[in-house]
Amino acid sequence: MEDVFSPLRSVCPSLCMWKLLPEGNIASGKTTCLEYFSKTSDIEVLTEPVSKWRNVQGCNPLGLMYQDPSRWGLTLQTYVQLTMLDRHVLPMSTPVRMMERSIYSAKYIFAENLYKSGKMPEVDFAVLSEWFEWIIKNIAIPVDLIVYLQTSPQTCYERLKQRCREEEKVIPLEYLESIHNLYEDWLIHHKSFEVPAPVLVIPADHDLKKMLHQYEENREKILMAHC
Ligand code: TTP
Ligand code: MG
Repeated sequence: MEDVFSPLRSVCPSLCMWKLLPEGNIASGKTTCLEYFSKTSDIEVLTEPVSKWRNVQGCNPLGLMYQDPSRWGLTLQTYVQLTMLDRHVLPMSTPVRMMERSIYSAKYIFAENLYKSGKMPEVDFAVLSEWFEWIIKNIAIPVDLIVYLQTSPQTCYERLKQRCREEEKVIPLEYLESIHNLYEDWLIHHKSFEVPAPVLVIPADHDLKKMLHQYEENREKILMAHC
C-alpha cells in the first residue's frame, strides 16, 4: 500500500502509525471519548461493533449471553474475538487510529470473567483460549497506548440504567464490580496478563463537561506521544 505519510516521515523520522485503545468498564465512556477525538483531523475512529454482536444474521448473541451465559458465552466471545480481530487488521488510512476496546480485553476481561465465575465451561474456555493464543502469536496486533477510563462500578451502574440498552437490563452491580477488578488487576496492578502497551489512566467518574476538559488536557499525551 502506498505510504501517504512519507513526506511527513522525512521531517519526523519517528513518525509511525499510532494506535490507541480506550479501555474501561461497560459504560465507562469509551464511545464518548472516541466521538470527542473523531473531530480532530487525521484521526480514524473505530467504534465497537456492538451492533454486530446484537445482530448476526438475525440472531442476537449479546442478548442470548446475558440470558444464559453458560450456554451462549462461547458463542458471543468467539464472535467478539472475530469482530475485534477484523478491526485490528484493517489497513490504516490516517496516522492515528483510535479503536474502542480490543481483542485483549475481550479475552482478558470478559471471557476470563465468564470462566472465573463458573459460567463458561472449561472446554469452552480452552477452545476460546487456543484460538486467542493462535491469533496473537501469528497475527501482528500492535498497540501504542491504552487509555484506561477508570471508573467506579457504581458510576457505570448508574450510567447503564440511564442508557437502558435492552440486553443489559439484567446486569447487576456485582457484574460491573467483577469487570472492574479484572481491569484493575490487568492495567493497574499488573497481576494478571501481559499489558500490550503503556497505559494512560484517566479518572472517568466525572460528568461530561469535566471529561471533555480532561480529554483536552491530555490531548498531547493521547495523540502525540509517539513523535
Ligand atoms: P462495552 O464494550 O463496554 O461498550 P459500551 O458501549 O457499553 O461502553 P462505553 O459506554 O464505555 O462506550 O460493552 C458493550 C456490551 O458488550 C456490554 O454489554 C458488554 C458486552 N461485552 C461482552 O459481553 N463481551 C466482550 O468481550 C465485550 C468486549 C463486551
Ligand atoms: Mg461504547
